[in-house]
Amino acid sequence: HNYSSEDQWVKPEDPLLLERLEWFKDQKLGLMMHWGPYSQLGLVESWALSDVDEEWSRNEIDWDIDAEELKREYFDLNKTFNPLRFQPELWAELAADNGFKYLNFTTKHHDGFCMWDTRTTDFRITGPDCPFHTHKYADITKQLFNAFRAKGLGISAYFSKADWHTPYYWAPGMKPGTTTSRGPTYDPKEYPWLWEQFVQFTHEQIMELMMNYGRIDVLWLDAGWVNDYRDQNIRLGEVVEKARKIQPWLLSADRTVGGPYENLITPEQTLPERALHVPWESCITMGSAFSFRYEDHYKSVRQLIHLLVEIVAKGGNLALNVGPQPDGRISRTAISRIQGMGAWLKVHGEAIYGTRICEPCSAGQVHFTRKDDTVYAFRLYENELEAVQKEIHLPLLEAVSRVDLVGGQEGLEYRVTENGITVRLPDAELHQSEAPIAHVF
Ligand code: FUL
Repeated sequence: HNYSSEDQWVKPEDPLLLERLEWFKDQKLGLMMHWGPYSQLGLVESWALSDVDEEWSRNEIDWDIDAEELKREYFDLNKTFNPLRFQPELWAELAADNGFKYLNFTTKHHDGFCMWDTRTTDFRITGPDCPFHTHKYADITKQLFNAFRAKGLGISAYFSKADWHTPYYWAPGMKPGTTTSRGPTYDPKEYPWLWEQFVQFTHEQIMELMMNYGRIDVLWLDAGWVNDYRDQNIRLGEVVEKARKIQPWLLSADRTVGGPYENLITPEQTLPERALHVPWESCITMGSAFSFRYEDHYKSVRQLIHLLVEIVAKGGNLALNVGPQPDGRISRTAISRIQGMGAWLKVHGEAIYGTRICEPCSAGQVHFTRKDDTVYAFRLYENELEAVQKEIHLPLLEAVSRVDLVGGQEGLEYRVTENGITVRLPDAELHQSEAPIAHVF
């Protein structure tokens, strides 16, 4: 699940970084996007390339795949990636209007394809082989970062250190794409010069993003397994420190590695069992994979809001992932889910954004957050059939002077019980044709 424990987290000394961590904790909801030539396959991001992951990454019932052929074809996907329907301003508007506070975009996934105008390889969106390279939006990363920033959103740059395309990942004589392992196919001690080239290449790419793509809030480094590869270190601290000379506010996520460059802990497709008092963010897919899949199943708005509430109660952020289509649009279902979340957040956002942990953070279907003297209690309803009770028990530990319904009546009737309070719902809240997603007190 890609996350390290709370005690592996190291508190930064720099006051600016501490301030930025508080900023990060305030945001709560980010839009993560995995997008690249692999989106055309409709499988699982880059993973179709990896033989060791074959079972889960290539299993489509309607497609009989020849693994060797797939790997040969894979590195030609850049020649057909032509997202002519891409409209960065629309994506940014959709996110901003619906309560998302930052973008986390895959500048490069494990397949090594660069979604920015890099000097380090032709395997890039602005490369001569990619039909999109002449388009006015060709530098997709720049377009997205600028569009989201213009809407006041934060920017998190996902970057995979694993790169299955660069020759520096492959033992001399081996062809890229013949992967049998996730890390480099050689022992860095045996080919130290090759490893050093890989390290330089990685640093250079990261620095391009840090120097030429405007203000970046989070450098979100994936593929922690490459860091200490067979005892050789990719020297990430070096590049983060260099980047901070230009972007002193830069937070870094270096998944599963722990230590000073994992400022944020990043659970994947899961959330911690209990509240974590260090900054953290769960990345969770709206559909079944991080990248686009045809006719995918999406979580419902109810499920997504419940997920967000539970994560926020435990002190984290949700980076909700949506995989854009290969044509550059976001699927209609994803758009409607985003808008559904936005409608709910417009009414209840004050109980989400800028809040902190309130212990006990959860008790059954009730979750808590806090902002100064205000405690927010969320009573979640699992499904439309679940009856809304006239009286709702909130297992609160503290004394209460007033109870309001967020987005509804103020000064509700309540009585103090042995282990909390029992609130009476106004009649208008009962007898609804469908159970609300939640009541927020
Ligand atoms: C993982 C990757 O392997 C997945 O493909 C995805 O990018 C996820 C967010 O991180 O480590």
